[in-house]
Amino acid sequence: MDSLAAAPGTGPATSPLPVLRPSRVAKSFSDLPTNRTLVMGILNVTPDSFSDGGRFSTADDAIAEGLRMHYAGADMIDVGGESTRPNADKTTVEEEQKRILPVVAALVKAGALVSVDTMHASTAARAIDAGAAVVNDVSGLDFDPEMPALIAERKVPYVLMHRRGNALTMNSLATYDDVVEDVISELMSVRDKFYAAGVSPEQIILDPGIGFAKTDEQNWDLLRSLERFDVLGHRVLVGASRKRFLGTLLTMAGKAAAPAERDHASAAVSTLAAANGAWCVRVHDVGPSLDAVKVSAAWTK
Ligand code: PMM
Repeated sequence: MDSLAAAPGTGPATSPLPVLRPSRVAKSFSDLPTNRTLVMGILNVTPDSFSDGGRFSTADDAIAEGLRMHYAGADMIDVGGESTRPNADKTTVEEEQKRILPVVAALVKAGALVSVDTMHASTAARAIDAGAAVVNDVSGLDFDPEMPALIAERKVPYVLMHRRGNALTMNSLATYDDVVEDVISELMSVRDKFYAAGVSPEQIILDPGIGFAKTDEQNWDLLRSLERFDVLGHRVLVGASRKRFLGTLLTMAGKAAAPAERDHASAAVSTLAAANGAWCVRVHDVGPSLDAVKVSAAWTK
């Protein structure tokens, strides 16, 4: 039996493991496929994430889940150790690093391309030392002042996501004249600060920040306008998977769908995001979104 396919047979995974075809695995950022939208698998090593409820809070469970997504064909695995949901408890930087660094190192060793989901430059630096190839920062306008210099020095791709305020304040800041215009101009002003520190345009990946200081309707407005992000000259990443606005959309008998019931809708968003120019979708359930982006690539070719 293929030893690679056998490896992640433990842990919380329930779906069968596809056999790994090594040609599908990118070894570095520059090896990533360019003929379709990419799929980034979400790995929250947290006890309190809204979307996966702390299922992977031990390093062993998280590594098993990361390997499962890697073998399912995820182009990248995004490892985070701090919950970003509204009103989440604050995590110390030490705790964040303790949670994620062993997971990053193990996934890199297994051949996965790893992105680190952090708002802290010191965590980003240590994750890069452990082999992470991308920094995914959800802090938006409120970024760590050390981050631009770090990204310039390490020359890694940087996901610049739009968010106003922080986990405690963002829900009260969802007031825009024109959500698309305002999000783009706020992203551009942060981007320019990264440019001033020496970051180059190819390093910047823009993300509209679905669910971060946005109402449900604003999320839909942003998704509908993805092509306006695509013309800014940067790669675009979309993170809509299992978010609350999908739960609202799928309300039945007055009850919003639970996070785990939002995966079909998440894959539908992946199809449409891909058709509208997204470079990458960030999702919990990798397989359906991988199929979705392939359908989209074939359709739009
Ligand atoms: N959303 C979450 C966390 N990290 N990163 C990017 N770039 N974009 C997102 O939309 C995003 C993110 C919160 O969702 P989760 O708890 O399901 O990870």
